[in-house]
Amino acid sequence: MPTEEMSESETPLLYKDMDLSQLKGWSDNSIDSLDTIQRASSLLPRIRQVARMKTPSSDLFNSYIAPVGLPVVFTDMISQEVLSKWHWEYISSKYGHMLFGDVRQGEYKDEISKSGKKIINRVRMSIKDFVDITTNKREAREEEKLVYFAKKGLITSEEFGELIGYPPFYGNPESCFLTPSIWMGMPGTYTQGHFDSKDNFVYQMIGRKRWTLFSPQDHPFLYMVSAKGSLEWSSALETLEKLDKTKFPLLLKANPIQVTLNPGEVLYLPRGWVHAVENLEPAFMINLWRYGPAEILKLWSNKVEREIQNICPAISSVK
Ligand SMILES: O=C(O)CCC(=O)C(=O)O
Repeated sequence: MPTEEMSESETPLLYKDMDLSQLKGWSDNSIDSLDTIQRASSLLPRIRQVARMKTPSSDLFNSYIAPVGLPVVFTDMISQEVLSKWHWEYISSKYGHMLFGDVRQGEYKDEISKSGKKIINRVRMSIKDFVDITTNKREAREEEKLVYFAKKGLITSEEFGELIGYPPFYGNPESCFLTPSIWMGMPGTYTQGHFDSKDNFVYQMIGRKRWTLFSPQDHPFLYMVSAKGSLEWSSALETLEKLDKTKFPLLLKANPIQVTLNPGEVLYLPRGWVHAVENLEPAFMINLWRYGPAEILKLWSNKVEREIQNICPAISSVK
């Protein structure tokens, strides 16, 4: 079973009893393929809880947090002023007209799609539909129950910078971040276990969301399925709670760590960490993936210069 969460007052500053000199490998430029993530992860120390801390300086982050390769929750990265604006009516008034053609609906089925993900129903809904149901303005129709919106680009990079603010750790504020994605779901909706090849900043704006995390060292126990042609891998696991342990006996060797994000908190999740995520309340989250250095170099060597200039102006001007 996962261990209990750590409260901020008990949290050591960073994971400070660790020998950082052992861990610098995580900042190595080449760590964003499955191979290199797994090799580098052999140096990761085992943690039982995710540390919570106030937003550190960029020096501290870049010297002592990012190179360590462990998740951290920042408790004050979203200002109270920003947070107080983000309520359901604000979202509906700003984005309510947006229609989604492929909102996830219902439980995952046992079938696996080509991309290695389990199949789920899809419905068309607008953001206003979701907000009206969530705020009890109207009843949900059968096909509107248990719905989960996930979409890149609803909020543009510029808007994110203006309305919320990028992590303050990089010289150029938008440096190397992909367009933000929004995740808006009803209680009980979830995303099955998988890992991404990019570092992630997760901004929890409304509601609480539970993350079950596994270190890259646990990949061998998680029944990973490769998404063809992609560095992203899915796990056969759903959420820990729904897991049939007789079907997945190796899981007993893994070390799940759970952390529940509250509104206003930001999770920093290094690439390679497997995560299964569940909305405990009606929830709205925005995440920012950040290109890893090896991906940028690969784009560069493929001479996709325009794309690099869009996503990573700081790096392209250095080259
Ligand atoms: O919030 C979720 O349901 C999934 C989010 C996720 O997978 C991610 O941010 O990488």
